[in-house]
Amino acid sequence: MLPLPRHAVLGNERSVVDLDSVETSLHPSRTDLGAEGYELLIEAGGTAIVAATEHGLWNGHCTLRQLMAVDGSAPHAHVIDTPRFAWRGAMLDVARHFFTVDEVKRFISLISRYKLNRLHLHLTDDQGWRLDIPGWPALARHGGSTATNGDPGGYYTLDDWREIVHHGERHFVTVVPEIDMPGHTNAALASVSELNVDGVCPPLYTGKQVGFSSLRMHLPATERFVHDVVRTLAENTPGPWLHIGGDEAHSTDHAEYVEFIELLQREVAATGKRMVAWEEAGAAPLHRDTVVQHWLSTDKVAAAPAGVGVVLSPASHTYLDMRHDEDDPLGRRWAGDIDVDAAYGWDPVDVVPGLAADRIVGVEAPLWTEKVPTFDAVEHLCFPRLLCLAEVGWTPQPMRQWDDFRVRLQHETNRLAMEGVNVHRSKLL
Ligand code: TNX
Repeated sequence: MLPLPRHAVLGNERSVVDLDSVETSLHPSRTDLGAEGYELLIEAGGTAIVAATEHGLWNGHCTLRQLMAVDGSAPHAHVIDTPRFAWRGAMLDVARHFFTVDEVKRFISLISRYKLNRLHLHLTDDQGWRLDIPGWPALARHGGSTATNGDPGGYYTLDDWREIVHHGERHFVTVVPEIDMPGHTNAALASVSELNVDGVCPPLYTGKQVGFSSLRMHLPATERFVHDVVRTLAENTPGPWLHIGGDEAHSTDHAEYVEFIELLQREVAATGKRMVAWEEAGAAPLHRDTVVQHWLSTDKVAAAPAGVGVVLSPASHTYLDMRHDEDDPLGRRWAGDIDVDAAYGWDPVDVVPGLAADRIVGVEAPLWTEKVPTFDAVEHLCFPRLLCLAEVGWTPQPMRQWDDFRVRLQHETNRLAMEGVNVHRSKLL
């Protein structure tokens, strides 16, 4: 009998699973499982995982660990499972507040357990430049020296960067670096005088405003700067995507903005990578292999040329810097309160009216960190809400039910808490 494309039968019997003796087999001929799918069998006699790829085996292990109770037992099961979307991501803003290599690695380890497979790192903004770029030493050393509220800054050397992306590879998480241009660039302007029209560096910025800074297209240094930054990212990032920002460029006039996006697109294409940009770039003529990231305005996404892929980060469901509820000591309010029900209760195909379903590449939840100074606070805002996003990205809509998910979310939240993760205790769980 041919296996069903998707299939999950959990029995009433349970057996203790010995994780060291799980039988794993790679069968590249199992094309029905795709790049990430797996088949998992838990029986009294043992546990087996089959997949067509290493990534699939990893995903099977993730599911197995979630099925296991604290006593090490799991229900007898037969699961055949593949993801709904290819891009299932989290974004961490390390520009507004800096997080160390070890913290970023811990973040990767945590998200990878839920089969999330992209980590978008927002590396530069008005408040900080976090990656060393050869030939432009002031960017990281001066531009990275502080953070929002004058909190301590920091930056990654290229060795640090490679350590982060390597940790990602080992956890099947592709790192997507973002250098935000042409707006959100005060840290760069404050570090390199030639990037300023008057040749004078503005002071470093430690406030929370957006939209006041811009690179200038026609200054002689700008193109060389863009070229060197894009090259450095491409040469040190194994994944296929480079995110160039493009959001909230309120101090760049429209014609110059469009020219800038075209320049970025040429530079990224010349490296053989694919460009990702925030939805605002939908106003420029984009190549078909560009991906735009929706966050606020569905009109801007709808304006993007046909064929351009879309990652969905609707603020009202995915913004991890929003508070959970009125008693949450952390979090902002502008996109509304987002408790676990709102983080779970949306269907990606409903977000942008008229957008063909096959243009949706996937989903991503961003954590902006203007008000998130510590990694403890990162954990509080991300967990367990990121698990909601993980299931929105993985599981087909007809198989998703809040009542069923809620119980599993409760278990997983307890497990994370037991392991010392600073989870938020939602009133809904
Ligand atoms: C909007 S989302 C921003 C960020 C802020 C965030 C705060 C996006 C592309 N831009 O610059 O950090 O709101 O919630």
